Amino acid sequence: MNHLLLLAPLPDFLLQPLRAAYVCHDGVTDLEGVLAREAGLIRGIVLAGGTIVPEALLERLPALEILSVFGVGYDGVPVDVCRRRGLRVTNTPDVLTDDVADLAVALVLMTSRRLAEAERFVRAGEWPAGPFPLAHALRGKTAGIFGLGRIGAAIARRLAVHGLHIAYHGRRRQPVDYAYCSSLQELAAVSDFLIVACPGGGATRQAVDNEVLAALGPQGTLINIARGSVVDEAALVRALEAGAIRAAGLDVFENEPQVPEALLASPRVVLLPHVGSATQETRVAMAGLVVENLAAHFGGRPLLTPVA
Ligand code: 8YV
Repeated sequence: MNHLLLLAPLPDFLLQPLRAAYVCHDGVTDLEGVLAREAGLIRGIVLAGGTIVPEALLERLPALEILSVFGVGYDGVPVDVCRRRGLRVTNTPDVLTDDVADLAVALVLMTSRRLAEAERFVRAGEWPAGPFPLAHALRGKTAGIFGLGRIGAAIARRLAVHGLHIAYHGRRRQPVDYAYCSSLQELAAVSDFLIVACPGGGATRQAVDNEVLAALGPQGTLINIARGSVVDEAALVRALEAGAIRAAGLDVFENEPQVPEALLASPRVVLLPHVGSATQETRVAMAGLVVENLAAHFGGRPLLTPVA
Protein backbone atom coordinates (compact mmCIF):
# COMPACT_ATOMS: atom_id res chain seq x y z
CA MET A 1 0.00 0.00 0.00
CA ASN A 2 1.17 3.53 -0.74
CA HIS A 3 1.79 5.92 2.15
CA LEU A 4 -0.05 9.22 2.61
CA LEU A 5 0.62 12.12 4.97
CA LEU A 6 -2.58 13.77 6.25
CA LEU A 7 -1.90 17.43 7.01
CA ALA A 8 -5.40 18.48 8.06
CA PRO A 9 -8.21 17.10 10.22
CA LEU A 10 -10.46 15.22 7.77
CA PRO A 11 -14.05 13.93 8.11
CA ASP A 12 -14.72 10.21 8.56
CA PHE A 13 -16.26 9.86 5.11
CA LEU A 14 -12.88 10.84 3.67
CA LEU A 15 -10.67 9.09 6.23
CA GLN A 16 -12.43 5.76 5.73
CA PRO A 17 -11.72 5.30 2.01
CA LEU A 18 -8.21 6.71 2.46
CA ARG A 19 -7.42 4.25 5.26
CA ALA A 20 -8.83 1.38 3.20
CA ALA A 21 -6.50 2.10 0.28
CA TYR A 22 -3.38 3.66 1.86
CA VAL A 23 -1.23 3.67 4.95
CA CYS A 24 -2.23 7.04 6.42
CA HIS A 25 0.06 9.02 8.71
CA ASP A 26 -1.21 11.74 11.03
CA GLY A 27 0.69 14.90 10.18
CA VAL A 28 -1.59 17.10 12.30
CA THR A 29 -0.68 15.90 15.78
CA ASP A 30 2.61 14.07 15.08
CA LEU A 31 4.31 15.60 12.04
CA GLU A 32 7.87 15.42 13.36
CA GLY A 33 7.43 11.85 14.55
CA VAL A 34 6.00 10.77 11.19
CA LEU A 35 8.83 12.50 9.33
CA ALA A 36 11.45 10.86 11.56
CA ARG A 37 9.99 7.41 10.95
CA GLU A 38 8.40 7.46 7.47
CA ALA A 39 9.64 10.46 5.46
CA GLY A 40 11.13 8.22 2.76
CA LEU A 41 7.86 6.33 2.23
CA ILE A 42 5.35 9.16 1.86
CA ARG A 43 4.10 9.38 -1.75
CA GLY A 44 1.04 11.60 -1.25
CA ILE A 45 -0.16 14.46 0.95
CA VAL A 46 -3.81 15.21 1.71
CA LEU A 47 -4.53 18.69 3.03
CA ALA A 48 -7.40 21.16 3.35
CA GLY A 49 -7.97 24.42 1.50
CA GLY A 50 -5.69 26.96 3.16
CA THR A 51 -3.39 24.40 4.86
CA ILE A 52 0.13 25.79 4.60
CA VAL A 53 2.67 23.39 3.09
CA PRO A 54 6.15 24.85 3.69
CA GLU A 55 8.67 24.28 0.90
CA ALA A 56 11.00 22.83 3.57
CA LEU A 57 8.46 20.06 4.24
CA LEU A 58 8.41 19.06 0.57
CA GLU A 59 12.19 18.85 0.63
CA ARG A 60 12.01 16.29 3.45
CA LEU A 61 9.78 13.97 1.40
CA PRO A 62 11.93 12.46 -1.37
CA ALA A 63 9.28 9.95 -2.55
CA LEU A 64 6.46 12.51 -2.73
CA GLU A 65 4.45 12.51 -5.99
CA ILE A 66 1.10 14.17 -5.35
CA LEU A 67 -0.68 16.69 -3.11
CA SER A 68 -4.46 16.39 -2.99
CA VAL A 69 -6.29 19.42 -1.57
CA PHE A 70 -9.66 18.79 0.11
CA GLY A 71 -10.89 22.22 -0.98
CA VAL A 72 -10.83 24.50 -4.00
CA GLY A 73 -8.24 26.94 -2.66
CA TYR A 74 -4.64 25.78 -2.88
CA ASP A 75 -3.07 29.03 -1.71
CA GLY A 76 -1.12 27.15 0.98
CA VAL A 77 0.67 24.98 -1.59
CA PRO A 78 3.87 26.27 -3.24
CA VAL A 79 2.63 25.31 -6.71
CA ASP A 80 5.69 26.63 -8.58
CA VAL A 81 7.97 24.47 -6.44
CA CYS A 82 5.69 21.49 -7.07
CA ARG A 83 5.78 22.09 -10.83
CA ARG A 84 9.59 22.29 -10.81
CA ARG A 85 9.78 19.02 -8.87
CA GLY A 86 7.16 17.34 -11.06
CA LEU A 87 4.76 16.97 -8.12
CA ARG A 88 1.10 16.81 -9.06
CA VAL A 89 -1.45 18.98 -7.23
CA THR A 90 -5.23 18.43 -7.27
CA ASN A 91 -8.14 20.33 -5.68
CA THR A 92 -11.95 20.07 -5.54
CA PRO A 93 -13.43 22.76 -7.80
CA ASP A 94 -17.04 23.03 -9.07
CA VAL A 95 -18.68 20.73 -6.51
CA LEU A 96 -18.61 23.50 -3.87
CA THR A 97 -19.40 26.50 -6.09
CA ASP A 98 -23.14 26.63 -5.37
CA ASP A 99 -22.77 26.30 -1.60
CA VAL A 100 -20.12 28.99 -1.33
CA ALA A 101 -22.12 31.33 -3.58
CA ASP A 102 -25.24 30.67 -1.51
CA LEU A 103 -23.32 31.59 1.62
CA ALA A 104 -22.16 34.86 0.07
CA VAL A 105 -25.78 35.73 -0.70
CA ALA A 106 -26.73 34.79 2.86
CA LEU A 107 -24.09 37.21 4.19
CA VAL A 108 -25.35 39.96 1.87
CA LEU A 109 -28.88 39.43 3.18
CA MET A 110 -27.78 39.07 6.81
CA THR A 111 -25.84 42.34 6.70
CA SER A 112 -28.28 44.41 4.60
CA ARG A 113 -31.39 43.26 6.51
CA ARG A 114 -29.50 43.09 9.83
CA LEU A 115 -30.81 39.55 10.31
CA ALA A 116 -28.36 38.39 12.98
CA GLU A 117 -29.09 41.52 15.02
CA ALA A 118 -32.84 41.04 14.48
CA GLU A 119 -32.61 37.45 15.69
CA ARG A 120 -30.70 38.51 18.80
CA PHE A 121 -33.33 41.23 19.36
CA VAL A 122 -36.15 38.65 19.51
CA ARG A 123 -34.18 36.27 21.76
CA ALA A 124 -33.29 39.10 24.13
CA GLY A 125 -37.01 39.85 24.60
CA GLU A 126 -36.63 43.37 23.21
CA TRP A 127 -39.49 43.17 20.65
CA PRO A 128 -42.36 44.08 23.06
CA ALA A 129 -40.55 47.35 23.81
CA GLY A 130 -40.79 48.48 20.17
CA PRO A 131 -40.07 47.46 16.59
CA PHE A 132 -36.66 46.55 15.24
CA PRO A 133 -34.98 49.45 13.36
CA LEU A 134 -35.40 49.60 9.58
CA ALA A 135 -32.67 47.95 7.54
CA HIS A 136 -31.63 48.39 3.89
CA ALA A 137 -33.05 46.99 0.63
CA LEU A 138 -30.97 45.16 -1.98
CA ARG A 139 -32.86 46.29 -5.07
CA GLY A 140 -30.92 48.81 -7.14
CA LYS A 141 -27.71 48.48 -5.12
CA THR A 142 -24.38 47.46 -6.64
CA ALA A 143 -22.42 44.34 -5.78
CA GLY A 144 -18.75 44.54 -6.65
CA ILE A 145 -17.24 41.10 -7.08
CA PHE A 146 -13.49 40.89 -6.51
CA GLY A 147 -12.56 37.77 -8.48
CA LEU A 148 -15.07 36.69 -11.12
CA GLY A 149 -14.03 33.05 -11.20
CA ARG A 150 -16.39 30.10 -10.84
CA ILE A 151 -17.56 31.17 -7.37
CA GLY A 152 -17.60 34.92 -8.12
CA ALA A 153 -19.69 34.33 -11.25
CA ALA A 154 -22.14 32.15 -9.30
CA ILE A 155 -22.49 34.93 -6.70
CA ALA A 156 -23.05 37.49 -9.47
CA ARG A 157 -25.83 35.39 -11.08
CA ARG A 158 -27.61 35.02 -7.75
CA LEU A 159 -27.35 38.70 -6.76
CA ALA A 160 -28.56 39.83 -10.20
CA VAL A 161 -31.77 37.90 -9.45
CA HIS A 162 -32.08 39.94 -6.23
CA GLY A 163 -32.09 43.13 -8.32
CA LEU A 164 -28.49 44.24 -7.77
CA HIS A 165 -26.23 45.74 -10.43
CA ILE A 166 -23.03 43.77 -10.83
CA ALA A 167 -19.50 45.13 -11.25
CA TYR A 168 -16.25 43.20 -10.93
CA HIS A 169 -12.51 43.43 -10.76
CA GLY A 170 -10.03 40.70 -11.52
CA ARG A 171 -6.85 40.01 -13.40
CA ARG A 172 -8.61 40.43 -16.72
CA ARG A 173 -11.79 41.72 -18.29
CA GLN A 174 -14.18 38.90 -19.18
CA PRO A 175 -16.77 38.48 -21.95
CA VAL A 176 -19.70 39.26 -19.61
CA ASP A 177 -22.23 42.08 -19.40
CA TYR A 178 -21.14 43.19 -15.92
CA ALA A 179 -19.22 46.45 -15.48
CA TYR A 180 -15.44 45.92 -15.31
CA CYS A 181 -13.33 48.04 -12.95
CA SER A 182 -9.63 48.13 -13.69
CA SER A 183 -8.65 48.48 -10.01
CA LEU A 184 -9.99 47.14 -6.72
CA GLN A 185 -10.26 50.68 -5.36
CA GLU A 186 -12.40 51.70 -8.35
CA LEU A 187 -14.60 48.64 -7.76
CA ALA A 188 -14.98 49.52 -4.07
CA ALA A 189 -15.96 53.08 -4.97
CA VAL A 190 -18.93 51.91 -7.10
CA SER A 191 -19.97 49.09 -4.70
CA ASP A 192 -22.55 48.95 -1.94
CA PHE A 193 -21.36 45.40 -1.27
CA LEU A 194 -17.72 44.57 -1.98
CA ILE A 195 -17.56 40.79 -2.20
CA VAL A 196 -14.20 39.06 -1.94
CA ALA A 197 -14.25 35.88 -4.06
CA CYS A 198 -10.67 35.75 -5.34
CA PRO A 199 -7.96 33.18 -4.54
CA GLY A 200 -5.75 33.76 -1.49
CA GLY A 201 -1.96 33.78 -1.63
CA GLY A 202 0.73 36.36 -2.29
CA ALA A 203 -0.94 38.10 -5.25
CA THR A 204 -4.00 39.14 -3.21
CA ARG A 205 -2.50 39.45 0.29
CA GLN A 206 -4.16 42.36 2.16
CA ALA A 207 -5.53 43.69 -1.13
CA VAL A 208 -8.51 45.05 0.79
CA ASP A 209 -6.63 47.73 2.71
CA ASN A 210 -7.31 51.19 4.19
CA GLU A 211 -7.70 52.82 0.78
CA VAL A 212 -10.09 50.19 -0.55
CA LEU A 213 -12.23 50.37 2.61
CA ALA A 214 -12.26 54.18 2.43
CA ALA A 215 -13.42 53.91 -1.21
CA LEU A 216 -16.19 51.49 -0.16
CA GLY A 217 -17.41 54.23 2.13
CA PRO A 218 -19.90 54.68 5.00
CA GLN A 219 -22.81 53.10 3.06
CA GLY A 220 -20.66 50.13 2.06
CA THR A 221 -20.47 46.55 3.30
CA LEU A 222 -17.55 44.13 2.96
CA ILE A 223 -18.32 40.44 2.39
CA ASN A 224 -15.51 37.86 2.46
CA ILE A 225 -16.08 34.19 1.61
CA ALA A 226 -12.60 33.65 0.12
CA ARG A 227 -9.57 33.91 2.38
CA GLY A 228 -8.88 36.06 5.43
CA SER A 229 -5.47 36.88 3.98
CA VAL A 230 -7.10 39.07 1.29
CA VAL A 231 -8.30 41.60 3.89
CA ASP A 232 -6.15 43.75 6.17
CA GLU A 233 -8.11 42.78 9.29
CA ALA A 234 -6.67 45.58 11.43
CA ALA A 235 -7.72 48.12 8.79
CA LEU A 236 -11.19 46.53 8.68
CA VAL A 237 -11.55 46.85 12.47
CA ARG A 238 -10.51 50.52 12.28
CA ALA A 239 -12.95 51.19 9.40
CA LEU A 240 -15.85 49.60 11.29
CA GLU A 241 -15.03 51.43 14.53
CA ALA A 242 -14.79 54.78 12.70
CA GLY A 243 -18.00 54.19 10.71
CA ALA A 244 -15.90 54.39 7.54
CA ILE A 245 -17.88 51.36 6.29
CA ARG A 246 -21.33 50.25 7.41
CA ALA A 247 -20.99 46.53 7.99
CA ALA A 248 -19.12 43.34 7.22
CA GLY A 249 -20.09 39.72 6.62
CA LEU A 250 -17.14 37.38 7.14
CA ASP A 251 -16.81 33.62 6.73
CA VAL A 252 -13.00 33.69 6.74
CA PHE A 253 -10.35 35.35 8.90
CA GLU A 254 -6.65 36.09 8.87
CA ASN A 255 -5.82 33.73 11.72
CA GLU A 256 -8.57 31.08 11.87
CA PRO A 257 -10.04 29.96 14.20
CA GLN A 258 -9.05 33.14 16.06
CA VAL A 259 -11.40 36.08 15.52
CA PRO A 260 -10.26 39.51 16.75
CA GLU A 261 -12.04 40.71 19.88
CA ALA A 262 -13.03 43.95 18.12
CA LEU A 263 -14.95 41.99 15.46
CA LEU A 264 -16.65 39.83 18.08
CA ALA A 265 -17.77 42.99 19.84
CA SER A 266 -19.16 44.74 16.75
CA PRO A 267 -22.94 44.31 16.24
CA ARG A 268 -22.70 45.27 12.56
CA VAL A 269 -20.41 42.36 11.73
CA VAL A 270 -21.80 38.93 10.87
CA LEU A 271 -19.27 36.24 11.74
CA LEU A 272 -19.33 32.67 10.43
CA PRO A 273 -16.84 29.86 11.17
CA HIS A 274 -15.59 29.18 7.59
CA VAL A 275 -18.64 27.20 6.50
CA GLY A 276 -18.85 28.14 2.80
CA SER A 277 -18.60 24.54 1.60
CA ALA A 278 -19.75 22.95 4.85
CA THR A 279 -22.76 20.89 3.78
CA GLN A 280 -23.01 17.11 3.88
CA GLU A 281 -23.63 16.90 0.13
CA THR A 282 -20.74 19.12 -0.88
CA ARG A 283 -18.16 17.78 1.56
CA VAL A 284 -19.00 14.20 0.46
CA ALA A 285 -18.54 15.25 -3.18
CA MET A 286 -15.24 16.98 -2.29
CA ALA A 287 -14.07 13.83 -0.49
CA GLY A 288 -14.96 11.77 -3.57
CA LEU A 289 -12.75 13.98 -5.73
CA VAL A 290 -9.82 13.65 -3.32
CA VAL A 291 -10.12 9.85 -3.35
CA GLU A 292 -10.61 9.62 -7.12
CA ASN A 293 -7.71 11.94 -7.92
CA LEU A 294 -5.37 9.86 -5.75
CA ALA A 295 -6.67 6.62 -7.26
CA ALA A 296 -6.20 8.02 -10.77
CA HIS A 297 -2.64 9.11 -9.98
CA PHE A 298 -1.53 5.84 -8.40
CA GLY A 299 -3.42 3.90 -11.08
CA GLY A 300 -1.57 5.71 -13.85
CA ARG A 301 -4.72 7.41 -15.16
CA PRO A 302 -5.26 11.14 -15.91
CA LEU A 303 -6.14 13.27 -12.87
CA LEU A 304 -9.74 14.46 -12.66
CA THR A 305 -9.06 17.98 -11.35
CA PRO A 306 -5.36 18.84 -11.59
CA VAL A 307 -4.04 22.31 -10.81
CA ALA A 308 -0.44 21.28 -11.53
C1 8YV B 1 -12.89 24.29 3.34
C2 8YV B 1 -12.07 25.96 1.56
O1 8YV B 1 -12.80 25.05 4.48
O2 8YV B 1 -12.39 24.95 -0.53
C3 8YV B 1 -11.71 25.71 0.15
O3 8YV B 1 -10.72 26.28 -0.32
O4 8YV B 1 -11.56 26.82 2.18
C4 8YV B 1 -13.18 25.16 2.18
O5 8YV B 1 -13.93 24.49 1.27
C5 8YV B 1 -11.80 23.32 3.40
O6 8YV B 1 -10.99 23.17 2.33
C6 8YV B 1 -12.36 21.99 3.84
O7 8YV B 1 -11.42 21.31 4.53
